[in-house]
Amino acid sequence: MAYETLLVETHGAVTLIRLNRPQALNALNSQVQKDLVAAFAAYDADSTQRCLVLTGSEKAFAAGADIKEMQPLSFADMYGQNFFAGYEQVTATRKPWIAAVAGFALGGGCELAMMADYIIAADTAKFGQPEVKLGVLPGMGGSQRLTRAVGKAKAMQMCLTGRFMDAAEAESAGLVAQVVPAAGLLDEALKQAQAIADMAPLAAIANKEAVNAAFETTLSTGVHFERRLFNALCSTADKVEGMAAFSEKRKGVWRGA
Ligand code: CO8
Repeated sequence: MAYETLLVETHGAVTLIRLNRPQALNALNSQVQKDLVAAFAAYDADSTQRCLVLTGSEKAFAAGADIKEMQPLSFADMYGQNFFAGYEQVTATRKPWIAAVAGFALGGGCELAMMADYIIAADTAKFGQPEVKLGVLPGMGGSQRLTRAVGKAKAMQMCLTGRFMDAAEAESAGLVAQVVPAAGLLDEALKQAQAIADMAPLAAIANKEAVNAAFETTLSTGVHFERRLFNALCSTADKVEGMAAFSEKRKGVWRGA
C-alpha cells in the first residue's frame, strides 16, 4: 500500500518505514499520524513480518509535531478531535519495532522514537523536548517516557530549558540502546531487526510484553506476570523446538505456534 508521507518497503521478514516529508524535516502532521497508524496496523497484521524499523532522513528523524498545522488550533479543536491520540495505536503494536534515529528527534519526533521498543542512534542524532519554547509542553508522552528513560534531573532540565541531548549523552543516559556512525545506521538497524525476526515470534511478543510491564506495574506483580508468560510459552511448539534445537546443536525452525 502507498502512503502520502511514508515510504514503506519490506526486507524479507523486516518492514522498513521511512518518514518522508523532507520539506518540513519530517514534521508530524495529521497525515503522518494517519499513515503511521495504518502502516503499523498493517505490519502487526502481516504474519510474514516479524520486526519493523522506523527511520527518517539523515538530517531529521522528525523535528516535532507540525507547528504550522497546530498554530491555528484552539483548545476546543485539540480536545474535541483528541488530536494525536492515534499514536496510542502505534504504541499498542504487539510485534517488535526499532527506531533508527539520525539528526533531529525533537518534540513529537523524540516522543515517537521513544514509543519504539528501543532506539538505535546515529552519532549525528539530537534529542530534545523544546515545546517550552513554543509556550506549551510535550503532548505525545515526552514528559513521561523521557523521565522513565533518563531520570528526573535530565528530563526536567530538557523540558524546562529545551536543550538538546546529543547521541553520546543519550546513550550514557539510557535513552538509546546504541550509537553507530551515521553511514551505518540503517544497515545496523536492519541487521538487528533481522536478528529479532529470526526469533520465535510468540517469544518475541512475550518478551516485549514482559519488559513493557515493568513500566506499568509493581515489581512483584511484574515478576508474577513474567513467570505466567514463561509458563504459557512452555505450551508452544516453538518452546519444544527451541530446546530440542539447543540439545541437537542446530538452529530452531519456528512455527509461531
Ligand atoms: N513543524 C513544521 N515545520 C517545521 C518543523 C516543525 N516542527 N520543524 C522544521 N520545520 C520546517 C521549517 O519551517 C522549514 O520550512 P520552510 O523552509 O518552509 O521555512 C523547514 O522545516 C526546514 O527547517 P529550518 O529551516 O528551521 O532548518 P534548520 O536546520 O535551520 O533548523 C531545527 C532545524 C532546529 C530542527 C528547526 O527547524 C526547529 O527548531 N524546528 C522546530 C523544533 C520544535 O520546536 N519541535 C517541537 C514541535 S512541538 C511538538 O512536537 C509537540 C508534540 C506534541 C503534540 C501533541 C498534540 C496533542
